Amino acid sequence: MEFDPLSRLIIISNRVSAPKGTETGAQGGLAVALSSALRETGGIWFGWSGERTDEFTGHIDLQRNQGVTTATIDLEDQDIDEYYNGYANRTLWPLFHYRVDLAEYERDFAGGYKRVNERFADTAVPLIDPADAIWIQDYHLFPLGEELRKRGCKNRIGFFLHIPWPPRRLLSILPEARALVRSLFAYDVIGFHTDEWLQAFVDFVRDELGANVGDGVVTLDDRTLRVIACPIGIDAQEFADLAASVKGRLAYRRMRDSSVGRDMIVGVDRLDYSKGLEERFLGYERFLVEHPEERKEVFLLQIAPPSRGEVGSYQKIRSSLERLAGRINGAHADTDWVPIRYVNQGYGRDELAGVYRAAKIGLVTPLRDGMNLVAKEYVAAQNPEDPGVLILSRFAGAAEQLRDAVLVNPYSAEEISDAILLALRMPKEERIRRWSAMMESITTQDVSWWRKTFTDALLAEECTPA
Ligand code: ADQ
Repeated sequence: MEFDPLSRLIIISNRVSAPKGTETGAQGGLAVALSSALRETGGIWFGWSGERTDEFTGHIDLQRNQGVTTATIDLEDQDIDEYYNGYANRTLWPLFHYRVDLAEYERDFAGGYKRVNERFADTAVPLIDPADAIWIQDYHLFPLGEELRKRGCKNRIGFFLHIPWPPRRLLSILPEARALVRSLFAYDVIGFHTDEWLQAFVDFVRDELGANVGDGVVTLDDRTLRVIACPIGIDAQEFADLAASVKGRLAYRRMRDSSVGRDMIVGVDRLDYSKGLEERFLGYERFLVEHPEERKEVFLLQIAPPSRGEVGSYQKIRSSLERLAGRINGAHADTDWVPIRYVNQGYGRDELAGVYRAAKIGLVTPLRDGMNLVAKEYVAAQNPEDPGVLILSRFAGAAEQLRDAVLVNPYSAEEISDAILLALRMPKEERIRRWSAMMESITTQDVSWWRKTFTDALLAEECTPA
C-alpha cells in the first residue's frame, strides 16, 4: 500500500539530526533516510536538541531546513542524568546487549525515564494532527506510545527498535520489565532488525504476559500488535559514490601511501563495550603471535570515536583499550612498523568510504549488535574488481543477511586469528564472489527499502481505537 498522501509522518527519536549544510556525507545514513521520508510525506521530526536548560519549559524550537521540519526541546540536568545517561545508557543499553554485569537498576533512573517520556508526549501532542502516522525510534522511548494514547492520541503509531531484543530470562532481570513490555501494546506495529530479536520479543510476551501469538501478530487483552523483521540498510549506491568522490579518493590514496605495501585491516566503531574492541585486539594479537611470517605484512587501523563519556563503563573501556593497544604495540612493534594504529577521531563519511576501500579486510566483531551499519558500509565502498574481505561477528544482526562474510565468534581469539589468515590468502575470484552476493543484498534491501517496508506496514494497519 502506498503512503496516503494525506498522512504526514511524525518521527520521534531521542535526538534529531537535521539536514545541515551541503557538505557531502555530513549526515549519517539513518538521518538521510528519515529526512527523505519526511520530504516525501511532509511532517515533523521531533526530539531532544542535545542542549541543557535550567528548568524544563516545554518550549519547542521549530526549524525548517532543506524541506524538513524539526521540532526540538531542551532537557534539564536531572532529566539528562536519569533518562539519558541513566535508564537509557546504564540500564537498558547494557541489558539489551546481554551485559547483565554492567546494567544498573536505580528507581531514580526509571522515574526520570518515565518523566522524560511524559514530557515528550506533553510537548509533541499539540503538533500531531488526527491523520498523521507516528513513527517512534528506539529504546529511549519505549513507553512514549502509551503516553500518547493516554493523551487521547488515536493515530497509527509504530515503533522501531535499533538494538537487539534480549532473551526472555535476561530481560526478566529488569525490575520494570513486565510493565515496560506491556506498554508496547499501545503501538500498532513494532519493527526489529532480525527474526532472532523478533522471536525473543514474542517469547517474552507469550510466556511472561500471556499474550496470544498469531502469524506476525501478538494480542494482549483488546490490543493487537503487528511485529515485523525489517533490517535497516544503508544507501549503498551513495556510499559507493562517496568512495569515488574527490575526498574519498584522497583518503584512499593517503592510506595506500602510508601502508607502504602492507595490507590494512580496518575497524570503525563508536567506542562502546558492545563492539568487542578488546576481543578484536586480542584476536589480532593472537594472529601476530601465531603467524610471525605475516606480521610485518599487515597492520590494524582502529578508528573509535569516544561516545557516552559521562557514563563510567565507557570511561573504563576507553582506558582499558588504550592500555591494550599500548601493550600490544609495545610488545610487537619494530622501528619501521607499528601493529595497531588506534585513533579516536570522527571522520567525514566520504573520507571513511576511502579508508574502507583501501582496507584488505574489514574487521567487524561486535559481541552483540542490533544490525551494524559499518559492515554494510565496508562492503559498499569496495572496488568491485578487487574487493576486500569482510570478517563479521555471528552476533551482529547484519550476520543474518551477510552470509558471505567470513563469520566468526568474536569471543574466540583463535577464530579471529584464523579468519584474518583466511582473508589475507583468499583468492580474488572468491573475494569477488562473496562481495557480489553481499553487495546484491545490501543494494536490494537498502535504507529506502527499510523505511518503505516499515511505513507500508504501519499504514496497512487498521488503527485499533485506543
Ligand atoms: P551504532 O551502535 O552507532 O548504531 P552502527 O550501526 O555501526 O552502530 O552505526 C555507526 C555509524 O557511525 C556508522 O554509520 C559509521 O559510519 C559511523 N561512524 C562510526 N565511527 C565513525 C567515525 N570515526 N567517523 C565517522 N563516522 C563514524 C545503532 C545500533 C546498530 C544499528 C544502528 C542503526 O547499535 O546495531 O545498526 O543503530 O539501526
